[in-house]
Amino acid sequence: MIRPILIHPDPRLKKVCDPVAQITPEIRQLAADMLETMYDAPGIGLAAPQVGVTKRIIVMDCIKEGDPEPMALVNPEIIWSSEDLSVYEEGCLSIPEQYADVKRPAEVKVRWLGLDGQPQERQFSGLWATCVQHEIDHLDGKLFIDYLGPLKRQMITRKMEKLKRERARAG
Ligand code: K2U
Ligand code: ZN
Repeated sequence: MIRPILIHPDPRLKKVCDPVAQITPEIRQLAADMLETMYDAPGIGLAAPQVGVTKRIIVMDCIKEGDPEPMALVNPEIIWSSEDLSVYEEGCLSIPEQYADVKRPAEVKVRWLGLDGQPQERQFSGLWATCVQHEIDHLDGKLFIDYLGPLKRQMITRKMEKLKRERARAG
């Protein structure tokens, strides 16, 4: 089921999420809902707190050679980051229509639990390195605007508050 995506500012987007203790049918359903919600947005990544669930789960679609590869990462951890940095103009489904350059390690190695309960490890580069770091930040209550200067961050936050007021009025 497609779930509503929380819009910044929202306290649930700032929380440090809890690890998943056990992969239950509910967790698998949540991951399926998150993928459906991500494709509908559309986006290439989504973190559980963005749909109001403060658990350490992210989904991504690392399109490889044109074939979609939907992934669900439970309790993801970055276990290595490259010295080299790369800059990407990031957006966020919880901060619609706002984009800014963010510098992050160009490659990262991530360890996580698959929905089958098996531990996985993969090195990401390019857009997918940016995406997986952006999503894991969500699990720690960090948004891409937290990397910007205070004035730009405040301007974006004010725009989102206005957007939420308008959406509330529109009903
Ligand atoms: O977490 C989210 O809000 C989804 C993000 C993931 C993302 C952010 C920055 C860079 C890469 C991924 C996006 O809204 S997904 C939309 C998107 C699509 C293609 C390229 C960049 C962002
Ligand atoms: Zn985001």
